[in-house]
Amino acid sequence: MTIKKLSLLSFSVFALLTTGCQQANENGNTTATTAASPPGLQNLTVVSRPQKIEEMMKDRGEQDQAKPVLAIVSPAKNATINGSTVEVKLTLSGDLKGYMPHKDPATGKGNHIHVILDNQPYEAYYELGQPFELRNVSEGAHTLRVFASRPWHESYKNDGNFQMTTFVVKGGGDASKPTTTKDGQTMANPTKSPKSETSPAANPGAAASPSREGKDMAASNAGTVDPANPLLTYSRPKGEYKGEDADPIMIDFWLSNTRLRDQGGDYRVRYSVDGGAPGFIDKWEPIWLTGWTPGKHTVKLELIDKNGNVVENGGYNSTAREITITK
Ligand SMILES: [Cu+2]
Repeated sequence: MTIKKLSLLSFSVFALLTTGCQQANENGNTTATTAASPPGLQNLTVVSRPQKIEEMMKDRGEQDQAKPVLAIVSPAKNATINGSTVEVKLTLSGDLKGYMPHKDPATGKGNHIHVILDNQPYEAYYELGQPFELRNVSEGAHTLRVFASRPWHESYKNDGNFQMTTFVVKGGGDASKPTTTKDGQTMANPTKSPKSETSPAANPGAAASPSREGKDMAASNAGTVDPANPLLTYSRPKGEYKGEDADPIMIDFWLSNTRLRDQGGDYRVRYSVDGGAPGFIDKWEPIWLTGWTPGKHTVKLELIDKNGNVVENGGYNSTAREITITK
């Protein structure tokens, strides 16, 4: 699949894409490439925050300036949990200005918490009064990360909103089956890796490693992640995008223990789509990309140092997700 895609992309198109991405502004147009592009080529451009979201922010009033503070009550730090079910309990405080997670039954949308097991795609937690369970968690060390987000999945970025903990599961579940929530949403999938470059097909060595067993859980081993070191937490995009939600698509992440280049730090966030030319984010805020073609795409986010190397922290600072776009 990669080879076929690469054949569509000439070097000059790569170069022009790079220029467009690096400019990373509303005027970063790449119209010259559009005309020359072969059919089906995806030409992504950074655009400003969509008007639709600007309006939602206005409608929310001061809630959009809330400073939610989360605490992980359960699992307790470094807790050992027997069995395969892990109950997640959170408390929410801080300057909420009316912010409260809740899914509107009519729209299926609302404020929610992003809950991330190891380095898997997040799952949304809407009703804090009801327990959030992780079921069929595999044996071994795990991490849990949580942060409050808006209905359009953009996270609040104030101190205290992000929390991370580690715990150990003894016994554990059936490693050949996915880890789910009590409602059956997948938290970790053993058979289908979202990190395409580490899938057994792309990387036969990965399947041979006993700790991997062809599962994504291996990259999720909590032991080597240091919560005090620079950490990029991938949040969006994920899953499926349809119709107007598919254009533009937001890239959003959490950043711990570091600053990006335009905010007094040395680091950058590098993103790439389908293995193409990278773009760079130098300020900790979401960006929106337009120009997606229908089908599956891989989005990779990396925290890099000034030499362009991925900042090592348990493998969590380079994360790829597969998304699906339906027009
Ligand atoms: Cu969300």
